[in-house]
Amino acid sequence: PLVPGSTGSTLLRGFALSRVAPLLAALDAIVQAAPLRHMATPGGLRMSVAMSNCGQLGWVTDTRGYRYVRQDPDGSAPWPPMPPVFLELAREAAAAAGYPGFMPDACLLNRYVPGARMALHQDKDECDFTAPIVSVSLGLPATFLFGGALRADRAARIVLLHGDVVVWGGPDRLRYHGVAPLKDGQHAVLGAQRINLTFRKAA
Ligand code: MD5
Ligand code: FE
Repeated sequence: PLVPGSTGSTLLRGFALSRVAPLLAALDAIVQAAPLRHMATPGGLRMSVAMSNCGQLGWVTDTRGYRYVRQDPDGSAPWPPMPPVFLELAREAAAAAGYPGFMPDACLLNRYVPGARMALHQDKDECDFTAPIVSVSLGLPATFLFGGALRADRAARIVLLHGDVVVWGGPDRLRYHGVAPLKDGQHAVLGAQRINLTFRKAA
């Protein structure tokens, strides 16, 4: 288990390292078509993480709430398709963690610059919680906050590094989680940022 007592999640240290160059090339093309942007929370606050999406569905937030949509609301075109290198990585990681047949229809792209963070939350806008979520970390290290079933549960801190992949599934799928403010630094490949790719089965 990822931390004592947790079930369903697996950290695949360095699993994406051999594919970083094609992943970043595909990422560049996606953010040219669907730029990273700071969305608003339902409470009206600007998120410190900049986001975009690829795939059939994309996760968005605004003052009307959180939801998955087929079109980029900034431009009203469909989200860019999920590149084969993204899909293959996500499927291979899920299979390696014991979730064969994972078929994500959404990939949320998160960009953290130093100081950016993600508050504790659950991912529960998807239709099927039996499917895992696969997350790929690139660039600067981040301290991931891995909480429990209740918001008040004490969170474990897990450092995620460039190339790490985590498969979040089973009973862990609905745990509270977040990301501590990104520390200053320079990554050899990505500079002063962390990119996280998060693969989901939304529909
Ligand atoms: C990140 N992103 O590092 C994380 C990776 C998000 C988000 O949290 O919602 O965009 S996904 C981590 C995750 C997903 C689902 C369940 C759990 C963790 N978990 O049970 O801890 O930018
Ligand atoms: Fe999340």
